[in-house]
Amino acid sequence: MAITFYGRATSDNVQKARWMLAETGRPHEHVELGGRFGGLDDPEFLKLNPHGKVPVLQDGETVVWESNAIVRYLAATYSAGVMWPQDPAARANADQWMEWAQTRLYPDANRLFWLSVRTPEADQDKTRIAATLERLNGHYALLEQQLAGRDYVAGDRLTIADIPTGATLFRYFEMAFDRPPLPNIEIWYGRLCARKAYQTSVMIPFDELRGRLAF
Ligand SMILES: N[C@@H](CCC(=O)N[C@@H](CS)C(=O)NCC(=O)O)C(=O)O
Repeated sequence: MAITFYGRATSDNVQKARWMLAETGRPHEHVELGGRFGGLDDPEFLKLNPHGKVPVLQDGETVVWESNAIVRYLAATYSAGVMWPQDPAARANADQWMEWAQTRLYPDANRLFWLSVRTPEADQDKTRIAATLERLNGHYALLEQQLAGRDYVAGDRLTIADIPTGATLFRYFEMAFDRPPLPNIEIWYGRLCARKAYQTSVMIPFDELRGRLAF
């Protein structure tokens, strides 16, 4: 079945889903959409995702939107028993880190990016930036503990647990902030950076987004 993936490469939610797609190794077409590419109000696109957001995955007759849903769909369909743990308890263990990343880690990571990178320098609120960075560092401190004695978030190999958590790291390490020492995370980040799928999907320069609040 033909796979088409929609979404601009500079979007963090797109990066997460695109990384999972790259890990499956499935051939696909990537259509840049949203941001400076526009197209989210196009009636044809709204038929795929009535919310008018990216990412969207089309796999034959199946259409999936919401980045974590795309990650789960791809892992279950093309990486069962590898990135998609088949044992329910093992899957729940990985899944809980996905949920935590979506509800705790990602909101602060995304907020920090908007407050510091996307907001023009002159308008930046340094107090909010500092408070957000402190919360974000707290989230990473928890992840740091989870990675003690583990190569990956849910154990000894890459699973769905690594995708939403690991997808936040490139920006975290590229933004010009003082960071607390996070040795376990740094080793794990090194492992992710060595993966072609991570390099091509997540390690995307974000200079074109600087000072740009429009989308
Ligand atoms: N919760 C959704 C969020 C989708 C979303 O807000 N996508 C943003 C990009 S990160 C978007 O489409 N923004 C409009 C644009 O890029 O033009 C997901 O995880 O997929």
